[in-house]
Amino acid sequence: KSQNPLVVWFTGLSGAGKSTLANALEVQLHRQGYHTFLLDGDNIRHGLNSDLDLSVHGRKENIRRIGEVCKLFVDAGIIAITAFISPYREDRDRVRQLIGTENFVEVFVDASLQSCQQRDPKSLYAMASSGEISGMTGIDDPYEPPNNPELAVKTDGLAVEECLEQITQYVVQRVYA
Ligand code: GGZ
Repeated sequence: KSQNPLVVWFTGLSGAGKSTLANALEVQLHRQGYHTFLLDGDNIRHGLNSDLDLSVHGRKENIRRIGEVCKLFVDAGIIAITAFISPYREDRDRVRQLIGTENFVEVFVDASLQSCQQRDPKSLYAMASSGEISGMTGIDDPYEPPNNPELAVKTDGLAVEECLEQITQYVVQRVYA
């Protein structure tokens, strides 16, 4: 299929559902014949960015490099999907400028801190409140929500399928815009 390459950039707290939605979106788009690539902690933080920590510098550099990689994918005509907390607005906006806003879709995965803490799939929030770890996003490290995301999905109010439906519809429409 001919397509307008896009970056679909998921942002939100740990445990908000970024990876779940990003994976599900990729499956959907792939089924519909789109050429996609998913960038997440597994293939980026363990490889290209394995030298980076979760300090302010590490997080900013993580996002900068991911942005550059996304640009390469867009140049190759591929829909790049990313799932990183990306806590700083300035860093996300810089990626948007690098990619060009016509090819950029920011998806705010909006779940309350309370519901992320309740899910706590990796027990990170529990470890943060007991003091075992520090610098946890949302607890003692900042998260700056987007002011004007193309999409915002409330994952603590809607089922995954409903969120996915909203995202897929919007993305497919943008692919042909
Ligand atoms: C936030 C942390 C932390 C702290 C470990 N703060 O939800 P996850 O588990 O699977 O993904 C998070 C990941 C942070 O990586 P990102 O590359 O998404 O972050 S950023 O965009 O800020 O560069 C989380 C886990 O590592 N994790 N310690 N202190 N998340």
